[in-house]
Parts: sequence; C-alpha cells; structure tokens
Amino acid sequence: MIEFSPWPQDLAQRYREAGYWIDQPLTHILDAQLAANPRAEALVCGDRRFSYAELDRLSRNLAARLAGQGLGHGDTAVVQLPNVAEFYIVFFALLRIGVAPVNALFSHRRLELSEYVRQIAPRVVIASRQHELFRDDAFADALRAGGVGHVLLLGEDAPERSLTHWLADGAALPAEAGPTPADQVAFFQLSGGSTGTPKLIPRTHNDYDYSIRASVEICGVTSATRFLCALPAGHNFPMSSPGVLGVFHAGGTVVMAPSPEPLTCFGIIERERVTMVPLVPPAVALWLRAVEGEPACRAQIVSLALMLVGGASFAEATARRVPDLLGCRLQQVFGMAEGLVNYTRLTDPDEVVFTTQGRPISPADEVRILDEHGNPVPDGTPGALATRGPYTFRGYYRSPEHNAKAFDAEGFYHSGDVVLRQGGNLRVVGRIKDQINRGGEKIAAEEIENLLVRHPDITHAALVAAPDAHLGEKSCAFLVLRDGAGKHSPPALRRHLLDLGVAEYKLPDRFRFLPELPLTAVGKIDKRRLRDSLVAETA
Ligand code: OOB
Repeated sequence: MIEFSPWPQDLAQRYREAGYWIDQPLTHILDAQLAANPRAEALVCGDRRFSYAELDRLSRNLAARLAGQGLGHGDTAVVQLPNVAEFYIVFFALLRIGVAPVNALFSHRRLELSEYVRQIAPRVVIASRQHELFRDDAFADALRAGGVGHVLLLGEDAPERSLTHWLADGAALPAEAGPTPADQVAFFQLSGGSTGTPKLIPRTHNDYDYSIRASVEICGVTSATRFLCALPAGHNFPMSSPGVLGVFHAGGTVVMAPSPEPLTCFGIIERERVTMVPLVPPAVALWLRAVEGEPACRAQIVSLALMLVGGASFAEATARRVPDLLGCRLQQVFGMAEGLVNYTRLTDPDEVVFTTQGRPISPADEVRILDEHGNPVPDGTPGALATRGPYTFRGYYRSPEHNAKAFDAEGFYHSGDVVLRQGGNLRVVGRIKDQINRGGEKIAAEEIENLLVRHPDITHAALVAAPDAHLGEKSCAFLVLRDGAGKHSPPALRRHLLDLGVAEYKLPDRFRFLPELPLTAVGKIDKRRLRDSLVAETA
C-alpha cells in the first residue's frame, strides 16, 4: 500500500453518503465505455485512431506484461511521455494493476526526473527516445543500475525495452491483478511547488473520479464532445478539469496536439471538428493574434464551441475578446493539482465569465478566505485561500514538515493564493506562496535559488516574478557575487543551471546583480522590494 494522508472518517462517510465517492477505480472510466460503446472513437493522435476497445486492449497488454514481471499493488512508476496516445494507454495499464505513476512533464529534465525517482523508487520508468535524456542509454542505464527494474522507451528498437513492443503483446491479465482499492492512491499529481524539492500529491481513485464526474456535468461534456489536448497531457487541467479523463467518462473523442501553437492547432481543429479546448492565457493570446492577423483562419475553428482558460491570471480585457474573435464560449477555470477546482458556469452571465474565476465544483468544497491572523474576511476583501473537500488532498507524499505548514489544524489546505469573493464567485488577485507563474508553468523560487548558489561565484540568490505582457510573469534572479568574482553573462548563468539538469522553463529570464540583497525588519530577503524595483524598471 502506498502511504498517504487519509480524510478523517466522518468526512469520508459524508462524501460517500452524498454520492461523491462511489468506490469505483478510475479504470472504470474505460470499462464503462468498453461495455457501452467499444467501437466509438476514443482518441486521435496524428494519423492514428483508437476506439475504446483498442485503448482497452493495448492497456491490458502492457498491464499483463508488467504484472507478469511481478508488478502490482504498492509499486510505483515514473512516466514521461509527450502528448501521444501512449500517455493514456500507459496510465490505464498501470492503474489496472495497481501501480501508481508520477507523470513527469515532457519539459522536465534530469534533475526533476531524478528527484521523482528518489522520492518514489519506481519499479518501472516509461519514457521516450525523443527526449534528450533518453536519446542515448546513459540515463536509462543509470536508472537500471539504481534499482529501476524496467525502463521502457517509446521509439526504442530493442524489443525487450520497447514500449511499443510491450503494448503489442497479447498475454492475458492474471486473475488476481486489479486496481488498488478506490479509497487508496491511484497516482501522483505534481505540485507547482514553492519549496526546494518538488512535492508529490497522492490522488485516490475516489477523490479524482469525483472531480472528473462533476466536471463533466459542469462543462457539458457529452459523447459528441471532440476535445483538443494541446497542453501537457499529465497536467491536472487537461487531464481532469474536465480533461481527457472527463471526455473518456462521457464517451467522447480526444484529439492530441503536440503544442498549443495556433498554426498547429487550427489545422487539427478543422480536420477533426474539435468542439472543446483547455488553454492557458498566453496560448489564448496567440490564438487571438492569429485570428486578428489572418481573419480567414477563423473558418478553420468554426467547430469550436467552448474554450476553458485557466492555470494563470487571465486578463479581463483578453477574456472579453474570446467569444467574438474565436467564435466560442469561454469558461474560466481556477484549479490546482492539490484538488480544488473552480469554474464559471455555462449558464453564468457574461460579466461573471469575464471577470471571475468561478466557484468550486462541489457543494462540499469548503473555502475560507482569511486575513493574516487567520480570520475570515468579508466578501470583496482579498485574503488567503484555505480549502478542504471531497477531492482536495490531505498531505504531500512523505513531507511531514511541509504538511505542517501547508495544512491547518482542521485539515484545510492553504494554497498560497490570494482571492476575493465577488457575488458567490472567486477572483484570484495575488499570491503569497514563493512561486513564479510563468504563463501557467509554475516555478518554485527556492528550488532555483538553491541551484544558483551552487555556482562558486554566487553567494546569495533571490528569484522573483517580473511582470510580462505575454506570459503574465517571467522570472528574474537577483544575485550577489563573491568578492572579486568576474562578470557573469546570463547565458553562462543559465548554462550553470542547465548543467545541473533543471527544466528550461525554470531558467531565469533576467538577471540583476546587487552588492547585497535587501532584508525585511525580521531579516528575511525583502522580495517585495525586489519585485517593486522590477516594476519601476518597466514603468
Ligand atoms: C493548475 O494547477 P497547478 O497545480 O499547476 O497550479 C495551481 C495554481 C493555483 O494555486 C494558482 O496559483 C494558479 O495555479 N492558478 C490560477 C488560475 N488557475 C490556476 N491563477 C489565476 N487564475 C487562474 N484561473 O494550474 C490548474 C489545475 C486544474 C485546472 C486548472 C488549472
């Protein structure tokens, strides 16, 4: 069994009685479609088309092979795949035999992958030859030497290590194999993080499945939905809000795109008659620009009925332009991999959709907005968001010290967001966590600061958000150099970080050098002052 922080008995009972937790594993999503519509089109990936029966067959093949190697309950996997059909086939295969995956982002590099491997000690790693880390055998061999039993690669020639080969084999699944119990960990989500090491979020079948079923209702997903997955497949937003899993739950069709670039996506939307798409704000800006620059390309996206936008602050002025220019409805989403997801509703008046980030999925989501003393603030006043509910986790994986800070005595998770209530809806107005939100990609300041000071010439480092017209925020590193250190160019400093193996989106966009970092009255680095100095620069 994989350890996690369970919900207290009384709440668990309440969630069951209310019908939120139905004690069905996530694999039921596929099983239900296999029974109802086996031949319906489930997934389109480039020229490849998969029915629900096909998805089920391939995932069972892999599940059987892994079970044959002795993998099962209590085991874990690290998966790093791009936006390809295999992502979901592997996901269901692992869940089918009770192996809990961490889905690393494709942009993650050696540092992130090694950290996930360190934390969960996976028995299998499934990745792609397309990724820099797996282009030669060095990293895979190191994983094997470190105790990972199997490294399976997409695009591998050697049959025994080829994911495609393991999918093709048709052995029967052992009778005793099955998913973990529905109230246990199904898989791990990744936290955007604010600490030195990335934290893992255990998600149970019950809690995740409820968030999916409820999202399907709220977003109007049906078997006629044709959903474009252009954001990184493992992210909570395109996975479950309502996400690919929501579309599978409703028996619709998922269409994969390699990136949210308008040039790529518009052609796919036209060809596949896509009706629904989740995007982060910078991608929406690119889509708007594409349509403005070339009005004829609006014809390519006429099938699009609904665009979900979330992951980072979405400017009201941009939101207002979506329906007219892109010819679809807008739905705002404010969610987090830790649980709580808010949506504007399809029946909401335009003003609510344009100016708020909606309200929680569930009547059982408890949301508190607190002042600095922990007291609730009146409506309309900004405060720190704290929440608990039927699909909000109760603790990061093996992180007792961080959990003691992130949760209060009543089990409310403090997300680090500053929000206010406006007529029953939430508006995200700021952040207290030490994170940079770079167009939806989250960067934990402490993680990068720790890496920067590993440079022999850097004695102090502070990473802060700098306002950016396109991404919303970019990152700026303020550095103090050792006495007598020579000049360091931004490319050389980024090279230092790349050599440590960190993902590229975490590299500072800018660098500033100071003789010392400003401190607050209590002696902490005064990041507000650093941020203000950047705002003054751009003003
Ligand atoms: C989503 O999940 P994460 O875990 O990558 O990031 C969560 C954080 C939130 O705590 C908040 O700081 C920010 O991202 N955020 C937003 C936002 N949606 C997320 N900030 C402002 N406006 C929004 N609409 O990002 C995520 C998960 C599920 C659905 C949608 C987004």
